Amino acid sequence: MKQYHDLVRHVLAHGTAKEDRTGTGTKSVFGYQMRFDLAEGFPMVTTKKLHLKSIVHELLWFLKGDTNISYLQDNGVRIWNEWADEEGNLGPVYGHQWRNWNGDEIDQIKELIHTLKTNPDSRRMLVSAWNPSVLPDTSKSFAENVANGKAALPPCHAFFQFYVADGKLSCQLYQRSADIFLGVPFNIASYALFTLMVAQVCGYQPGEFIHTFGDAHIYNNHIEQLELQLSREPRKLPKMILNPEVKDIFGFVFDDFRLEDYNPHPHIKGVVAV
Ligand code: THF
Repeated sequence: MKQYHDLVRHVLAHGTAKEDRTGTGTKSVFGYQMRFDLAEGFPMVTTKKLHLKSIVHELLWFLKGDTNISYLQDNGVRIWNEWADEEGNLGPVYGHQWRNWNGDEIDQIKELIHTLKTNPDSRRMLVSAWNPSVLPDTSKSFAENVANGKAALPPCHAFFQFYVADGKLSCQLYQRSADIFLGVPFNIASYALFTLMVAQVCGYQPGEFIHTFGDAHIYNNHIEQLELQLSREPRKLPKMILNPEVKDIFGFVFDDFRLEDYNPHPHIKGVVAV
């Protein structure tokens, strides 16, 4: 995962000091791109241990169209707790927009799979989570926004596009805002996994995952952690094995995924900016 270390080094060297919504302060750049060839292994950061369980459950939760954190909590995943209201609701976030855009029963994932199977040269294979009609009012709390039918948070990974060439499936994500220490390793693994799943159910080989950023930032309270991480040598990438029987994108369950040969350096703790 040289790509990730290059990103960190780039932002540490060239980032501009910038205040942010959470009041933490960041070093930030605007516009950056990483490419991962999925044939070279599964792009899980190896210079700190990542919690794959959270990544897999979060993705399955998005795909269910679920926006209440109870499924995540039942499975020991805490990464969305900070933003949910008392009933565990986040409002119309990712899962809602993916599976039931704007509440209009438009299933973007189902459409995507259909187009990939029937017209893979299409240049319209996009899924958008960015829906201006449900963006939160920043003067209100997360819970107040949810009570008003708005999303607790606007999506960070805002939209993605698929592409097929030479029998290989690639995915490019546009991420408008990227927390380089905590979020980005999750986001890379999540979209890489999703690309493998889509490739399997549509009968393609995995191509590339291309990660394009808007505001890519390092929070000021993550700099020490990232310096420690940069001092570590990246290791061989693991392999992700999917249960080959699954042919329906909505048919995957947690036990259908097996990560082999993941030998990361120890976990590094960091506080999430809320
Ligand atoms: N807000 C901020 N500030 N950063 C983000 O990355 C982020 N997200 C989602 C929504 N808002 C965000 C939530 N995703 C962790 C990881 C991903 C998150 C939120 C938190 C986190 O704390 N990871 C720890 C613990 C992992 C675990 O418990 O499983 C880690 O060490 O990796 C970006 O999409």
